Amino acid sequence: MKIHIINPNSTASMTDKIAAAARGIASPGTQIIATNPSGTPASIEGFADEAVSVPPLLDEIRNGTEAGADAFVVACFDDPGLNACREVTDRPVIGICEAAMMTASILAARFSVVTTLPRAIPIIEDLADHYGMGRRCRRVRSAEIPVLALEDEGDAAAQKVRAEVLKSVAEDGAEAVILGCAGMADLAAALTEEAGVPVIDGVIAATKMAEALAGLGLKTSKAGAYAFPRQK
Ligand code: 5HY
Repeated sequence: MKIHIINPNSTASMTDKIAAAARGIASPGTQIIATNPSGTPASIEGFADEAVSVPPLLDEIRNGTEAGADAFVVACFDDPGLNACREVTDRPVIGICEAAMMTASILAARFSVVTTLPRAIPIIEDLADHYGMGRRCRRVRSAEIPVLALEDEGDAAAQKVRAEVLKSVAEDGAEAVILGCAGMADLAAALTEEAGVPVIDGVIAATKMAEALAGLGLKTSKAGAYAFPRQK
């Protein structure tokens, strides 16, 4: 099967990191294709970046459908344009925020999220409410790092993420912690070990969900909200 993972920002090194994380857990026989549009923001930090990333993201979904993808992952923790993506293809489309929150809610009664900049906190809090996870989400924390700091040499950014993950457990009563940025995909295993609770990366969770849905042969329903856009 072919899982197409799309990084909506235009930073290729982040796309490569996302692809490596997905390929590390993909089943034998699953081909991971990872792409990013050109011309979108280098990182998505807030509403305006999110808005301009959606039209090129939809083109990636259309092209991927033509190329035979069995399912898609939108690899940005804002889940930008997720419902719109579901309109333009009949393949399953999974957002990494939704996948991470669903996974955390199966493994734990309460979870916290650690994201990058403070401006992402209300966006993720609203997504938790949107996905019916408001009560389960104890807190959304910021490591106070720009998204692209995760691409820098060294581990300064990772150490800031680590500190907030440990605080989530110690202070929030979090029984699981979600990494709230696709660029954190490479940190989950080590942090799970150290924190003593599941530390969930949305790229990995979404990739396995995509495999499951594609494996079941299930497609996005075109019976209503996700019907193809009408020709005008
Ligand atoms: C992401 N931004 O996953 C989000 C997360 C964030 O470019 N990829 C981005 O921190 O806003």
